[in-house]
Amino acid sequence: MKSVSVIGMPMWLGQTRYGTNLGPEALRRAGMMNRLQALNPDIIDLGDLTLSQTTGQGTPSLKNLKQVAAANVKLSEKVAAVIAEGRFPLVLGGDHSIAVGSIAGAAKHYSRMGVIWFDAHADINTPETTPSGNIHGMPLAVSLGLGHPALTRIGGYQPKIQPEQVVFIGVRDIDPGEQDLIREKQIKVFTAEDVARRGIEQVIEETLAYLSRQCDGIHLSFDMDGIDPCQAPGVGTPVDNGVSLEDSRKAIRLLAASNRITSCDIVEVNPLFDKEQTTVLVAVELIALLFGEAGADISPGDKTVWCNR
Ligand code: B3U
Ligand code: MN
Ligand code: MN
Repeated sequence: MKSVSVIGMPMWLGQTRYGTNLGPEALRRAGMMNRLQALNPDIIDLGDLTLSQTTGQGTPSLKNLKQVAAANVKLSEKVAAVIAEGRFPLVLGGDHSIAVGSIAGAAKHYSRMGVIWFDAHADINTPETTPSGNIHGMPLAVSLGLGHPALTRIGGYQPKIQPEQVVFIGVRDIDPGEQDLIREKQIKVFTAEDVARRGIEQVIEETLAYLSRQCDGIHLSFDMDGIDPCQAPGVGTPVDNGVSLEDSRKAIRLLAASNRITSCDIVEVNPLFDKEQTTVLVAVELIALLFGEAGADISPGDKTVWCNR
């Protein structure tokens, strides 16, 4: 298995709830590194990047633009350097605005990098369509070259990816402007409902077939709010009727077995909303599955837990 470098991104300024910046430390405290080292001795923790934690310096439609852009410039350089060493970058969020830097850094190394966007939200707003001004709702648009140049031009080139290189899984809260863009660009979408109806196995198989045809690397951007909030409640913007934890586990195991994932970020854990550490522990488990932990056998009789259906 590939050598892994862990990068912590203590970022919360892509949205307005303090706490996602505590995510990387919470994952480490929950034993993530020991668990990964048991699977692969060559895993190193590069620690957290030093990021501004002071709000301001933005506009109503691009809150904290300056801080978010500066953080992502740093991250893109770090991710590019890790891949240049032949290692797998695992980026710990932080809110989802950090995907701007992960994708900018990783896409440099591929002629056509695919992106799997596992999320309740589409994160494809632009400053014109955003209902909140929060940049964590924009990273996919930025990666497609839409948005403020301080974000889209990170790394000195744009766009990082094309619409046909993206697959959504688990989405269920899409703003009207986002829906228009997804339709116009014909982006592939598997909603949480699609996952429940068609089965996660088929969704992952189709996702990999679709991206493998045209991509030479795949970045997995995993937002913890894609999972149903009854099983992963510690996120800033929970949305009911999510992907079940069981299906989320299966998804990661299938992606791990495919050997196609070349970089990953895991984002939006907010330890301050995470009663009993539920979400942090789920995140650690999913990360371990991504790097080959066997996990418990799933027997056909196991019931999927639906909390709000
Ligand atoms: N789509 C909304 C809400 C949102 C996006 N990402 C999260 N929430 N986590 C927005 O503000 O862009
Ligand atoms: Mn997101
Ligand atoms: Mn989300």
